[in-house]
Amino acid sequence: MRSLPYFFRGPVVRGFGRGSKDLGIPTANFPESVVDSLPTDISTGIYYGWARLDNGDIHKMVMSIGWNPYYKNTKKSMEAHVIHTFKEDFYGHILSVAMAGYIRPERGFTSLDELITAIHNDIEEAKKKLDLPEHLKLKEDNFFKTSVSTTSNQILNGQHSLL
Ligand code: ADP
Ligand code: RBF
Ligand code: MG
Repeated sequence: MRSLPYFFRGPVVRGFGRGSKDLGIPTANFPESVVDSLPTDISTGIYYGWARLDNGDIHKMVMSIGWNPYYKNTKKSMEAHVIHTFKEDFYGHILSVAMAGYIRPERGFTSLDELITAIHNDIEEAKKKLDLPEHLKLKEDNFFKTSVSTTSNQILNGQHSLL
């Protein structure tokens, strides 16, 4: 995928409210405008990368882009699970994401258990892959050094790291 690594940031909005959090896999959803601005060569599927909440620390993350075939969504969504335990919800806060690599296409599963198992495997794969030097260096990118305004609902995206 030519557009990887791909950098974007945007405010965290309410998602489908399916209780992903209760499954231990909360996902921070992005607004439609962020979804619509994805380059065409970023296909739907599961990705790994780095995420930073407001001006905080940089954490590993996994994300899903697409229609959640298990739930047969009609709206394309982008949702990131940050591999970190936060003390509180962060709706309305700014999440900056560097998408580093692709894991797999989205799948429709026959049970919720299978979906959860697949996501846990994605998390393990992301943890391993992100320790490779080529991905670790993304943490040092200027994209994560710039101070983010947490009061304005800024939406930025692109392949260039100096957004
Ligand atoms: P929704 O359907 O509104 O997206 P979720 O059950 O997916 O609800 O929970 C997502 C929310 O949980 C995020 O918007 C964020 O505020 C919070 N959250 C807490 N910890 C995390 C995490 N590690 N990764 C992503 N979101 C988290
Ligand atoms: N939804 C699907 O329908 N099929 C998938 O293969 C799928 N994979 C996912 C992988 C990751 C890493 C994440 C964070 C989400 C994935 N989802 C998938 C979205 C999932 O259905 C959504 O987060 C639910 O709200 C979880 O309960
Ligand atoms: Mg969510």
